[in-house]
Amino acid sequence: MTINRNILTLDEFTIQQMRMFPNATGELSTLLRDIGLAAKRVNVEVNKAGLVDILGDAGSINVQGEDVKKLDVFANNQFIGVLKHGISCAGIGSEEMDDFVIFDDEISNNSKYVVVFDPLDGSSNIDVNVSIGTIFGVFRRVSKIGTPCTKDDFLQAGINQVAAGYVIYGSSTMLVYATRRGVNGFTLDPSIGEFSLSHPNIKCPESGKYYSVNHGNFFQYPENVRKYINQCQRKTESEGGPYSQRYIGSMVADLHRNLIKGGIFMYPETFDKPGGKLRLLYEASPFAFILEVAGGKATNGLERILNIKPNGLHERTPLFIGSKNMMDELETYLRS
Ligand code: P6P
Repeated sequence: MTINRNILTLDEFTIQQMRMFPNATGELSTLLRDIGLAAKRVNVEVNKAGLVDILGDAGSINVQGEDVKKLDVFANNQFIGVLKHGISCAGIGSEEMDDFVIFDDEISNNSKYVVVFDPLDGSSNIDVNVSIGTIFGVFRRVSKIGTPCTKDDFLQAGINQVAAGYVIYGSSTMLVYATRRGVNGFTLDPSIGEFSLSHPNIKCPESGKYYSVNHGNFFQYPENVRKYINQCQRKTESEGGPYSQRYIGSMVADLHRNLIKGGIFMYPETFDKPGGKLRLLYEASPFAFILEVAGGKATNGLERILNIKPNGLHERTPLFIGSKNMMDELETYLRS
């Protein structure tokens, strides 16, 4: 009997990583296992969304003022459920919840971490079968272990994240997460129901040929951004072009492609969203952490995303993120 021991599962990988830190308690490994479990449960529903009455609106409006799709609600409940009943998380901040959720039970109060997440980003794409995703960030608490976590545990600059990652429910389902040691991708193997290491030590190419932006808002963008976008359309081979414009309208899908193949993603401020559309705490910061560990960059147009301390759970930010050389060129336009 051949045993394929070359492919590590997510659990095997996180335990292997933990062994490199003699003082590690295993809470982060357990937390990542819990997130993987919730992702597997969400994946089942996402993959059959067209078959059951889980498509369409849940009839409610979330704190963002957006129609809540039933899968949004299901996904939110799955992630809260595994984190609340696990041993590693003291509380959560979710795109679907008006405020932070302090678990405040004995085991949770003795946990080291808090988690912020968007349970199902890009949900407007659910009904048309476009890839969607979960985004998460993990912070070590700053409040006293043994007491309920507080808002200060969540309102930390992204540089303080212990780990960050995403799940993409696409042609295959992948969980990609970063710690300071590196970015690793795991593909769900349906035959064993495990996330298996498929993309070890992901590095974002320093340059790429994809630029991702919603051209429908073009005339709302600041002039320097429009100049950069026009430049993207003129790239010659000698300048690393020609570029292709790729915009799925699902942040996880766009950023996963750019992480693997290289590229730049922009969601600038617009007239009707002067602070940007995307959320700092549970969308921009986790991806900024992932891209920087992989060698990329992420700013709000003025400063590094990871240096920004959020003032609230749902704070928005403009976002420019991707390959280092492309970001450096963009910044020459933004500074001009
Ligand atoms: P627009 C999806 O609603 C989302 O939050 C991101 O996943 C995506 O990148 C962005 O909004 C798309 O926004 O305004 O271009 O449709």
